[in-house]
Amino acid sequence: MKVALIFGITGQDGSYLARLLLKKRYVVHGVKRRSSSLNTKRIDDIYVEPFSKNQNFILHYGDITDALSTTNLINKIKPDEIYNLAAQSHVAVSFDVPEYTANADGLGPLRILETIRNSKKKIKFYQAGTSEMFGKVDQIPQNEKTNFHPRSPYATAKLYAHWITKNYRDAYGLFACNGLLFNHESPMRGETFVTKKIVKALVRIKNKKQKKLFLGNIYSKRDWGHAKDYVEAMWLILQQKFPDDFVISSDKQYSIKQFINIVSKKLNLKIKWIGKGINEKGINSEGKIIIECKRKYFRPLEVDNLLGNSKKARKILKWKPKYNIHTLVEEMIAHELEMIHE
Ligand code: NAP
Ligand code: F7E
Repeated sequence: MKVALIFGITGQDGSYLARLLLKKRYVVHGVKRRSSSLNTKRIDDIYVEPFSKNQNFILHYGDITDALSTTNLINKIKPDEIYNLAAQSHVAVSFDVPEYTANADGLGPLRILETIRNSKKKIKFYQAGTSEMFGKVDQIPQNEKTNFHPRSPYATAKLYAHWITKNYRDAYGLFACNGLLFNHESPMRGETFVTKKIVKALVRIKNKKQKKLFLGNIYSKRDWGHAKDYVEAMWLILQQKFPDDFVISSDKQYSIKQFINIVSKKLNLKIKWIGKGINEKGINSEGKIIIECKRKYFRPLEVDNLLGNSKKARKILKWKPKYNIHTLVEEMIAHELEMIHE
């Protein structure tokens, strides 16, 4: 049985990846942080049958910013594969906590790589890279050869992680790979990311549980996929003969405003747009303002135009997403409706 170690097990991707690997009969170890309130809600159900019987799912306390804990865990578990999904992953928040973001997102992977280098066991390594590294893009769509131009402390830290992963592969022959993943969402998405925020708010507005949704820049464009498809790509990347880096994306692009319109149409919630810039507003059929823009949700720097070209992954990994924007949104809406009626 293969043994995997996931840093970031309690996050959106960690929860989907753990399920995928358990299905593939891996023993899955996950690293969770100590927190004052419970942070395992996305994985609590994994303890439920049949997994609990097999005892193939084991959690450990740890922190990617703590070299001792990171090294000790790897040396104790001796996994075949490590997936580093741990990160301060919120771009806007990275402007508020830049040093911590650099430590966790940049130096975190270095700690893992250095431990793997010193290990007698050949451990494969996956680093959770991001389309944010393309930032102020000089090419549309973006692929593995596109120049990087990070526009946030988050993207800058992730770029260090990207290059150090590549360096350890080239210098020491490690099986170390970068996934350059474009935005991926799901019902498990963190509450403050824009898709989750929009779906949750519009479902609540439709059901008269909330009056308004406040947003920032609704004109940036993103390439959105489903996390379930994207964790499959992470696994495929580590199953190849040679280590390499891959762009993973849906290859389709929508603005935040278009995403709102898709969600509202599925909810049969008619929205009329009036005004411009910060004064733009969404009005419902009764003439009430239900969407407004607020300065505090705008970022010091924005990434305007992300669109992936995942040709390489589709050819070499034979990866193909099963979801599209419509099935993704429908699943997110269904989940929020369930939450409202609980
Ligand atoms: P997420 O939901 O924010 O999950 C991040 C995970 O990292 C959580 O389990 C979190 O623990 C953990 N973590 C944070 N700081 C840590 C630390 N110091 N030590 C140990 N664990 C720590 O993010 P996600 O959407 O699943 O994304 C997974 C990874 O892919 C991240 O590295 C993200 O930057 C990257 N990425 C995401 C996307 C996307 O669109 N989702 C796209 C490209 C790349 P808590 O639960 O305790 O907070
Ligand atoms: O913002 C705009 C915002 O926070 C998307 C992370 O998973 O994907 C994610 O980063 C866009 C931006 O995702 C609000 O300005 C408007 O242009 O959902 P987001 P992100 O910044 O693209 C990448 C690939 C990652 O790697 C990251 O870890 O939406 N926007 N109004 C807003 N965004 C938020 N969060 N909240 C708003 O109110």
